[in-house]
Amino acid sequence: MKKSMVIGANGQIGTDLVSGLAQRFGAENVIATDIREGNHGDVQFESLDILDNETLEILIKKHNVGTVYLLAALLSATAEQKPMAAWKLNMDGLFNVLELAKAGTIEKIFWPSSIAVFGPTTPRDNTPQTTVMEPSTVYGISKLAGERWCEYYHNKYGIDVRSIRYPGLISYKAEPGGGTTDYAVDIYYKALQDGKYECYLEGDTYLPMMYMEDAIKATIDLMHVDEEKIKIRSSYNLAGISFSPVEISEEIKKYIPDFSISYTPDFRQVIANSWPKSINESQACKDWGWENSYDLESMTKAMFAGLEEKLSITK
Ligand code: NAD
Ligand code: AKB
Repeated sequence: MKKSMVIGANGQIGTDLVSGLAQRFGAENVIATDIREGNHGDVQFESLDILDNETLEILIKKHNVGTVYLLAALLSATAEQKPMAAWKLNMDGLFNVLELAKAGTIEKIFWPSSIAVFGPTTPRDNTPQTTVMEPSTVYGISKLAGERWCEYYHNKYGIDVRSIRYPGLISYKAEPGGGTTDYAVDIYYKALQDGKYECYLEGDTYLPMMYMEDAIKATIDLMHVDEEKIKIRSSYNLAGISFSPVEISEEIKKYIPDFSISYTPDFRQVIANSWPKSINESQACKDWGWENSYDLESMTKAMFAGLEEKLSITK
């Protein structure tokens, strides 16, 4: 059996994806890599800068890797601070992997896109799979370009590349790395630690979000459905759950009645205003049977259970 390699394994998604893949296919069939040192228990870890394509090729051959999950990227808020570095990492990293697939060294690629591919001219409610896409952020431009290249490599060279436009992801194991949707994770930490939260978005800012367990399930499901079922080679819309800071704070108050939230919008408000409020995921449901499990209520329950255990361990 060929192995799966996760690149950017120490990040918010990678931490859960590595353990999800190890649970499903065995730790011996997964290789975790990142530019930062990491520890993924029984899963073997290798240091890798995705921009170093020679080492990438060496490690893929050394470990008999068939499938690559490419997660290394700069996210929306960080990318606005470092536009050129974001463009280089987000695009060159993808090309390095696509080119190795073209050369026959890699069999299958997962590359994540984002709701950031949409922009201010996109219909914001129930955003369709195919619609106007004029992203106004560096990150969104890089994700839209990445989607076009994935589809191109599939059409031109037959590369089996699959992708999801993740909504903002909510998890407790690893902290998020510089996105606009990060508030919806930070708020749970601050609720438990301080009983209050200062939000960098306005209270009525609706964004699509998803609990990490659903995102990992979607990713592994998509990567294991029969190839003929995959009709979209740019990236699939997934809806997740749409809520606002006011709504998440009301849910938190069910656990912490004195919890308070204040609003001090910053540059991330402009980014959030350019993204959809809700997403239409009917294509993913039709093509590969996608179904979301968590709603705001069950996600909040899971976040508090996970964080209480995590914070009491690290206190
Ligand atoms: P993250 O920032 O938490 O993790 C990225 C990881 O990549 C980090 O561990 C970092 O050390 C590593 N990395 C950075 N530069 C690298 C390099 N040159 N070589 C190798 N590794 C490097 O990001 P994440 O939230 O886990 O996101 C993973 C992917 O999913 C990204 O492509 C992101 O755009 C996409 N995505 C994430 C979300 C979300 O809400 N988390 C939503 C939509 C899309
Ligand atoms: C971000 O906010 O940048 C990410 C994303 C939605 O792509 N969480």
